[in-house]
Amino acid sequence: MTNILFDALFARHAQNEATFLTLDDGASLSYAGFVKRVAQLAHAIVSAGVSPGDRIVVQAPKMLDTIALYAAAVQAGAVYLPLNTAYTQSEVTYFIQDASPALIVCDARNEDDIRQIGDTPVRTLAPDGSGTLSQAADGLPDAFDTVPRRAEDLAALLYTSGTTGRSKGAMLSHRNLLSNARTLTELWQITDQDRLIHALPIFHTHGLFVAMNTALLAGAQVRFMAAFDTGAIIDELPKSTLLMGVPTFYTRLLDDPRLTKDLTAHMRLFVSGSAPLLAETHAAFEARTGQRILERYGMTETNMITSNPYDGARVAGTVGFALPGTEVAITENGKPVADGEIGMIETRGDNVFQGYWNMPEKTAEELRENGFFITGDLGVKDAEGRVSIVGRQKDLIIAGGYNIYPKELEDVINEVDGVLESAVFGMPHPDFGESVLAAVVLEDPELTPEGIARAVEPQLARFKRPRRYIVLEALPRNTMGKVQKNVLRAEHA
Ligand code: MCA
Ligand code: AMP
Repeated sequence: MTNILFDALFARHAQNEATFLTLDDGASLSYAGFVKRVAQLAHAIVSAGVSPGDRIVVQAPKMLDTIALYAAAVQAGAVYLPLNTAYTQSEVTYFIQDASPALIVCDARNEDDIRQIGDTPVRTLAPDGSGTLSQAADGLPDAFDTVPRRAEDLAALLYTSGTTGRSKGAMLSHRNLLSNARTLTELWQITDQDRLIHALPIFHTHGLFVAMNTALLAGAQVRFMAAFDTGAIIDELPKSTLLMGVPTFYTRLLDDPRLTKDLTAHMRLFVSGSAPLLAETHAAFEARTGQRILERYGMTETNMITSNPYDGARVAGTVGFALPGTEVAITENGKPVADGEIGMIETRGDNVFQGYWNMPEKTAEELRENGFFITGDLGVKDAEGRVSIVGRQKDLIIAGGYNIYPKELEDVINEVDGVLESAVFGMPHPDFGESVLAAVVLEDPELTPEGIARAVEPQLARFKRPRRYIVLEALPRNTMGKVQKNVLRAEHA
C-alpha cells in the first residue's frame, strides 16, 4: 500500500532542487528542502502524540511551516483540519469538540486562549520561527517513513457551515484531493515553468487545494504571500505566470491604475472562483489587460466541479463545463431537467467527498445513494453543456469569497438579551461582492445596535459580523410565516 497523495505531491520532489516557495522576505526554498522540512514536522507531530487517522486542528498564520504541516499530516497518515485564523475562541471550541483532534497547532499569540478549550495537546507556530512546533522540528531527522493510506482514507476535514447554522466537517479522501488536482493541472496546463502568485488563505479549498495542490503536482514555483496586498501583487505580476483569486482580488487590482496590459504581459492565466465574478469585472479586466479571466466553480464538499475552458471561449457570467471525470446534472425533485431549464446543480465523481464527519443523517440528505451530491446552487446548462449559476437555494452570503450563513448569525443575535428575533441578509457591496446586514426586532426598546454588536463580538469572527443593524417593529413574513429576505433586501438597498 502506498500514500497516493503524499507520493504525487511531495515524495516525488525529494531530489528536485528547483525553487518551490518564495516568501515575503525574499527567502526561497527548493522542493527538496521543503520535503525535508515536512519530514521534520512529521516527526514532531508524531512525537506530540499523533497516530494515523487522528485529526490535527491547525489555526495558524500563513507561513512556510503551516503549509509544510499540511504535507506532514498527510505523510504521517493524519487528517489535516485547517481553521480560519479569524475564528474566535468560541467558534474554535465547537470544531475541537466536534472533531476531537489529537493535536492542536495554533498561532503562538493565541496559545493561552486555545489551551483553555480543553486538554488536547497544543503546539504553536509563529512567523519568526519561535513557535514550539517549529522549535521541536528543528532538531529532528529530515527523512520520515511515509505512512501508507488507502485512496479512500481521509486526508483532510474542512468545516463548512450549513443551513442548520452548525458547521459540518467535510471528509476529503486522498483520492478526492489527488483526482481534482490532476484534472485541474492538466486542464489549466500548469507546468514547472509556471510561477504562481499565492495570496489566498491556506485554510480553505481554494488556497490550500486548488492553488497549492496543482502547483505541487506540476512542480511550479509559488510566490507565497502571507496576506493579500494589491501593491505586492502588482510588483509580482511581471515575474509570474499564474494568479488564482476570489473576485475581490480582481476588483481591487482594477482599482489600481498600475494595472495595465504591459504589467500583465508575462501572465499566462488568471483564475477566479469561490464567488460569482461579475460579467462587468470580466469585461473591465479584459479591456485593461487583454486577459480573459478563467472562472471556475466548486465547493468544499466537491472540490472543483466546472471550469471555463483553457483553450476556447471563456464566457463571462458562466462557470464553464463539467470537469473531465466529473458529472453535473441539473435537476428538479431529483429528476434531470431539459437543457436551458433552471434546476438544482448536482455532481458526481471522484471529486465528491466522503460525507460529513459524525453526521450520517446530514450526509444522507445531501449525498444521494447514486453518488450525486446536491450542491444547493441553482443553475442552468446549455445544449453544449456550459453551466451558469443563477442563484442559491441555500441561504448563504458570500463576502470576499468567505461564506457566511445567516442562520448561524441569527442564532447568535437571537440569544442577545433584549432581542426578540432577527433576520440576516446580504446586500451588494463594491469590494466584497456582498456584505452582511441584520434586521432585528427588540424585546427591550433600550437595546441599541451598538449594544447588539458588542454582545455578538466574542462569538463571531470579524468577517461574519453584520456591518449594520436595522431595528424593525416586525419582520416581513409571507403567508406561510417565512421571513421574506427579498423584501428586506429591496427595502434596505
Ligand atoms: C476581510 N473583511 C471581510 C472580509 N475580509 N469582511 C467580509 N468578508 C471578507 N471576505 C473585514 C476585515 O475583518 C476588516 O474588518 C475589513 O473587512 C477590512 O479588511 P481588509 O483589510 O480590506 O480585508 P483584507 O484583509 O484585505 O481581506 C480581503 C480578502 C480576504 C483578501 C478578499 O477576504 C480573502 O482573502 N478572501 C479570500 C477568501 C477565500 O479564500 N475563499 C475561498 C473559500 P474590520 O473593518 O471590522 O476590521 S471558498 C472555497 O474554497 C470554495 C470551495 C471555492 O469554490 O473556492
Ligand atoms: P464553500 O461552502 O466555501 O465550499 O463555498 C461553495 C459555494 O461557493 C458554492 O456552493 C457556490 O455557492 C459558491 N461558489 C463557488 N465558486 C463560485 C463561482 N465561480 N460562482 C458563483 N458561486 C461560486
